[in-house]
Amino acid sequence: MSSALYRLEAAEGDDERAARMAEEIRAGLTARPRSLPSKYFYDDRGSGLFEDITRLPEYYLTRTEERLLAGIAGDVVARVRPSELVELGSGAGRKIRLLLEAMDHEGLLERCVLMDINASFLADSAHTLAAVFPDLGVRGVVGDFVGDLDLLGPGGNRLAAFFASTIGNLHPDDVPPFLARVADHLAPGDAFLVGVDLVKDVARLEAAYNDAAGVTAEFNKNILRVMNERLGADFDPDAFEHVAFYDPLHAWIEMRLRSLKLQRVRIPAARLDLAFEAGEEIRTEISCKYTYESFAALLPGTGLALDRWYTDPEHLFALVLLGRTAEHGLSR
Ligand code: SAH
Ligand code: AVI
Repeated sequence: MSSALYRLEAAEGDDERAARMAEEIRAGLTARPRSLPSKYFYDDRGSGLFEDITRLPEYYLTRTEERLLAGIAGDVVARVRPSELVELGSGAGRKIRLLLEAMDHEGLLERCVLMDINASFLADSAHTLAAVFPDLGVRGVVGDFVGDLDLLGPGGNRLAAFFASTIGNLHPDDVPPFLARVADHLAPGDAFLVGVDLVKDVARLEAAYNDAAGVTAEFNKNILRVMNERLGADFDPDAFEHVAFYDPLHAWIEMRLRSLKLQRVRIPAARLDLAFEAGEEIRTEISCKYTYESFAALLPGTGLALDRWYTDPEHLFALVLLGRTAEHGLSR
């Protein structure tokens, strides 16, 4: 039996979490256009499907970021010299090992905090990291990186990381306040390493979200299964089709679920009885693509400043190292 030690904590109890979810779903599905928050993709099945997506030939993001990180982890650690690593939206928690190894190599490694909304993936990743790095203090926080960052506590010798271009799943208007809240949990000299998918050829972008094997379609429809399991809804996932396209005006991929027929859906826990017309759509995700300029434009006033912009030779993806400045962020 493994003796790996880690600590797991949750932002909310089960009842509180269920009530919050019901309210968010009610707000999203009664608004026009209808939407569902993308964080609800990630039950165990959804997180597993995301892992499958990362291995698809069309989904260049994960392998490009991982290769880039392998090349720069030493440089990042040499610049920041952190003793604590925090990963937001850690998922299967593989990439973080490249940074932990670089910290270990420098004799700096002390603590690691993982934050994710999926409790079982979080427990597995925390367990694995604690087994691989026996002297590392590992903490897992089940929570929402938008609303629950306070659970991280104050910074100091901290490097925070946010991989996968998950920042792209936030609306651009919400990014500066999010960055300012992250800055509030860093001390001057600490840093935030952010993975950002870059604007590129539309065909390549759209292929990454419309894979030939249909895994992204299953991932998209999984959100309906989550509604059925957690809120007692009666969605028929086969009565919706997957839609994903690039919107050049907003520079984002938008994913939707389109109703294939006139149908009625009840969601008892959210007190909803909905009618969907044939062709009516629910927005399930935006995935923003940035340029150096459009990303840099989000930073002023956040308490974070651009230190290094690392990119792969094809300029598909960037890892952006942001340094905590001495000024207060927007969130104050
Ligand atoms: N970091 C991993 C996983 C990225 S997938 C990688 O690089 O491959 C996005 C991850 O963020 C998932 O594990 C999902 O459960 C988590 N997530 C999505 N929205 C979240 C939110 N609002 N708060 C916390 N975790 C969230
Ligand atoms: C987690 N996130 C960055 C992924 C993305 O590319 O926006 C989620 C995903 N959606 C469809 N495929 C993958």
